[in-house]
Amino acid sequence: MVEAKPVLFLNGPNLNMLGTRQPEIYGHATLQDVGKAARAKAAELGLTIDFRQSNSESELVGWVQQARGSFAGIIINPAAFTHTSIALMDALLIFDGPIVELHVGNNFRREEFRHRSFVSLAAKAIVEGFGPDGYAIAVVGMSKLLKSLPTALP
Ligand code: DHK
Repeated sequence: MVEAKPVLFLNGPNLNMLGTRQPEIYGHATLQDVGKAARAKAAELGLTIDFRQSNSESELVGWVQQARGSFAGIIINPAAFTHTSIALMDALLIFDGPIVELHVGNNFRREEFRHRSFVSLAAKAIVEGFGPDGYAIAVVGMSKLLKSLPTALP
C-alpha cells in the first residue's frame, strides 16, 4: 500500500547540531544523515516524509496546526520542548492522525527534568534510546500505525 498523504517529521531545538552536540549521548550522525535514513526507510515502506527542523517553538506549533488534514501522521523529536511546551502538546492534540514521539537518547537515564514529557500526552507511541537509528525505527513504527488504521486502504 502506498500512503497518499505524507508523514510530517519534525525536529526541535538544537537538533540541527546533531553530530556535533554531546556525541556520547546523541551520536555522530548529522541531522542530514538521519533525515536521509528516515527518507530511505519511508521509501521502502511506501511512505513519503516531509522532514523539518526548527529552533522556534512558534514555528513548530504553526507547522503542527497546519498538518491537520494534509499529513497522515506526525513523527516528532520535540527536543527540549518535550519537557516544557504545553503549547506544542495542545497543538498536537488538535492533529487528526497518529503521532510518534522520538528521542535519540533514553531520557530516563538522564536528569530528572527530562523524565517528564508533555508531548507523550498526545503521542500514540514513543521511540527512545536507540540513538540516531531511532529516526528509521520511528518511520517503521509510523508505517505500522498507519496500516492499522480502520481507514487504511488495501
Ligand atoms: C533531545 C534534546 O535536545 C533534549 O532536550 C531532550 C532529546 C532529549 C533526544 O534525546 O533526542 O531532553
